[in-house]
Amino acid sequence: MKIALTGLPKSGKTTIFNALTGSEHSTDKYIPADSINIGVVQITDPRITQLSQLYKPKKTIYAHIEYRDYPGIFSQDIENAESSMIQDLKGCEGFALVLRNFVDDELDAIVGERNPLKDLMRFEEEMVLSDLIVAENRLERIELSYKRGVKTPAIQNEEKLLKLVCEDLREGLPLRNMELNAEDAKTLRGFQFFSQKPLLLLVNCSEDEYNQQEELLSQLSGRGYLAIAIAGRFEEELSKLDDEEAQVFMEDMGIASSIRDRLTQLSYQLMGYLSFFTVGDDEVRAWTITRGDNALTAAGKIHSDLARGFIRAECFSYDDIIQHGNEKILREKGLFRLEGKEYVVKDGDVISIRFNV
Ligand SMILES: Nc1nc2c(ncn2[C@@H]2O[C@H](COP(=O)(O)OP(=O)(O)O)[C@@H](O)[C@H]2O)c(=O)[nH]1
Ligand SMILES: [Mg+2]
Repeated sequence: MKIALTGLPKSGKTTIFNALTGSEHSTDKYIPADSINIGVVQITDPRITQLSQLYKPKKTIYAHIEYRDYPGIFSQDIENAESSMIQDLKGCEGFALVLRNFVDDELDAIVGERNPLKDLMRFEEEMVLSDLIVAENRLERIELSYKRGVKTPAIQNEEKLLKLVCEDLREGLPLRNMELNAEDAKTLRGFQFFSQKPLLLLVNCSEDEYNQQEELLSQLSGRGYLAIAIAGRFEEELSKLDDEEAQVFMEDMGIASSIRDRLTQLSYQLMGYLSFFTVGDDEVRAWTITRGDNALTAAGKIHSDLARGFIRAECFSYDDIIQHGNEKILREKGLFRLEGKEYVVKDGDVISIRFNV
């Protein structure tokens, strides 16, 4: 899963990136960043740790999230859809938008006083504008192909859908709230519209104000956003301490878990993802799929051969194996299930695919 850290310049993206990844990229107030920072965060799911203790495999593989820290909202070239930054950003599955809600006299002088709601609106406007340009360009090209006599039902459907898309966008509405059937969703997927990406809001505040963000957060969630407060600079400093030291400071602030754990959990929630596991002597491993995906899709995640030659999924739950300690007892108790292609995989399922190619 690739999550983009986006937001206005100096909102604290790199500070939060450093906290998440334990890196030390420059957060200089005056020198603008010009490249993308990339960091991979391993998701230390305690269930994988437990399964690994039980199966004692040669390899234990956790899932991971890739965070990409971009230098500012687009550098004025929003209309340049071909720019490599925009293309890179399109490849991210979800956006974490950093909103500055801390006071800093020097920054106030450079980028203006803090105003997280205004920044959010500006971000949404830019996303919507960028999508509108893409959608209108495509409509123009469809018009051209009509003139050349190419007019298939698929293109006509696409045209109809894009006209609806443009209506919403012209009203300033982000596409993520648009209701789509499966086929339309598939048609739009190829465009990778910005305003359709799941959006998580990170309200970056000072340590002193960390516990005074409720009003803003409830305003944001009232508007349908998933939002949390992060004391960015404080978290960056925490990431340099060892775990025990950090724990003391976190308790002081009323922070329940590390920034990694909080963002991991929210990223899964944002994307509607869940984890299933495969186990064995060789490898215990976590896999990520979308809530509602079936056993066939899960098989395909592991390997395309498993989906192609799918016979059945042998399946039990993480809780059951931890409670009973081995698969033999699960079989005796009827907790070892055989499921077909259409079985909807649940979070924490341990799955083994029988297949034949
Ligand atoms: N007071 C305070 N300053 C912060 C916080 N987060 C970031 N900053 C400062 O804001 C400036 C810009 O931060 P940076 O992470 O580089 O922003 P970016 O441009 O969005 O990547 C730096 O000087 C940071 O030290 C915070 O939570 N509190
Ligand atoms: Mg930065």
